[in-house]
Amino acid sequence: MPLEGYPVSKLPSWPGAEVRVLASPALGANFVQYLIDLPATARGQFPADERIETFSYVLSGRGEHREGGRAKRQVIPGSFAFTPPRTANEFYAPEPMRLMVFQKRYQASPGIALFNAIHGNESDVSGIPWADTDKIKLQTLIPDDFQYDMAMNIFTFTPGFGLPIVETHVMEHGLLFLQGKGVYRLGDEWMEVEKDDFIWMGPYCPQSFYAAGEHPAKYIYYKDVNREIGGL
Ligand code: UGY
Ligand code: MN
Repeated sequence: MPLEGYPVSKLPSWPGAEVRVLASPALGANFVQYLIDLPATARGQFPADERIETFSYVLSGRGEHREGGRAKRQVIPGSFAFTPPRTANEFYAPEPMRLMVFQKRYQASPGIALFNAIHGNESDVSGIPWADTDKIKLQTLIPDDFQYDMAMNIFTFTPGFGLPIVETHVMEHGLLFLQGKGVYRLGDEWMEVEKDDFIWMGPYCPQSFYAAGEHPAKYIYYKDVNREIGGL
């Protein structure tokens, strides 16, 4: 889904912001993913909620982020934060800022303590060669540890490289294409994708990717991990 296909929403808690609801339960997703454009001097917040965890990622611009009652933190492109339930997330944009904000219900597991908030910048997370080649790098912004029930990863592919198989798995993805282009296999169709495209992949959606063009292709994606499967 290209960004220009999303009409802009307005949210009471983000006055002045242009919000695109990339994915939601209305689509079939078990999460909500927003793209939020804050104009200069605007602020917005998602209030604390008993059940909801929140991941935020700055796509462009600079500003301030405050989580819960903590001191504010300066954020720049690539800054991310992951906060547990019962934590508010507030942003202030002295200059225009574009954010991706992801929310879902935290899935507790017996014997696993609730995690503490984490934050950082993607530039501080090293890229691990993937599928036996350093032409594909995977950055795991949230550590792969049982405390966390989700992953938010960034893949970067040199053109001419891609996922070596067609994956089919129970986990969902919410994927935002950040840079470059390529072709994405969804089901039995190969589709052209480029910067600013969004893809929701439901459970067991057959998927693969091949990077094309002149520049590295890069995308950030969510994946539900590390929890028993419910629904029985
Ligand atoms: O982690 C993943 O499932 C990843 N390899 N999937 C994807 O990039 N579509
Ligand atoms: Mn996958």
